[in-house]
Amino acid sequence: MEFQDELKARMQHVNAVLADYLPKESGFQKTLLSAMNYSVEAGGKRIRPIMMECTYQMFGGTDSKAGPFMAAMEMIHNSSLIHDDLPALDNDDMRRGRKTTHKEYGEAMAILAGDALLNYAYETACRAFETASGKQLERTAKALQILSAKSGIHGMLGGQSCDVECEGRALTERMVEFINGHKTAALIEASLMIGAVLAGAGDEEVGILESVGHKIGLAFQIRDDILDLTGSELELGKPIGSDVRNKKTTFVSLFGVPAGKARVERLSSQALEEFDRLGVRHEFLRMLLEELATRRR
Ligand code: GRG
Repeated sequence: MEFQDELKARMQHVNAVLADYLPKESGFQKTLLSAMNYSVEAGGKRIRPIMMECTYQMFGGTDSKAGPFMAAMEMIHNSSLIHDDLPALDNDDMRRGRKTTHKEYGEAMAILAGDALLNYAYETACRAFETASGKQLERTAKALQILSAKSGIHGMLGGQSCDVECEGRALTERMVEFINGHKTAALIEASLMIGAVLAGAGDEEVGILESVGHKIGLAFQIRDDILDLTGSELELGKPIGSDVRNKKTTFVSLFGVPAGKARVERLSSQALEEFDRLGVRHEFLRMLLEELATRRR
């Protein structure tokens, strides 16, 4: 299958998995459930659950046991986007070609929808225990540990707090790398690691995937910064210029677009070199990791 066809098929599969796990919109809390689904169903590239399923398959997984974690990862990602768009943070009105959650449901409900998605993500991930027995119980517990640690104070949330605190300040390259390595790379690391852990990969292999994810995540954020300056509003589904508006110091604001592109290429090729050191291969995942360096949305 051609890369783009397989990407589309995998994206549709993730959407089907999400449809199985997202809450039914009923009961007195229906508006909250609708706001959660509004965000997740707005689309998005689904790269994190796709990566997770790829590493699950790469290490021999053939069933749907990664499903609860794939859905949970996308829920956490969307929870972070809802909060990131709020007036108190980036104050963005549009995402993925439609109104952001607070613009559609109001600020209070958007705050709750972000909280609810984060909590429901763990409720969903825990459903993996329902079908686990033997070794799978330990692997599921380890995956849960990775998911919570990489999303939290030493992962995405830690990076985001510095990002917010540093708005309007001149930053060093080291600080920018800390922010990007946490607010963005942590969930990409977790996605690659969790699929492998669930399939029974060893610590060394999971460690290599963590490092691959870190470099891909750093590159992903620099590419995001480049697109925020030079991308197309139509392709991105949101206005460009958010970083300048929010006075964010980024790798690109420090060193310029050409240096940004060169850094993305270098990080991406270093990540692929490490990926190739794994004893097993996954051609589609390799192509996906490579493709992210030149993504247009
Ligand atoms: C939920 C624990 C928790 C904390 C929230 C607000 C916040 C703390 C974190 C924000 C982190 C953030 C928005 C980082 C930027 C990462 C990034 C480049 C997101 C865009 O990801 P894509 O391109 O989006 O994969 P799509 O729309 O394709 O899903």
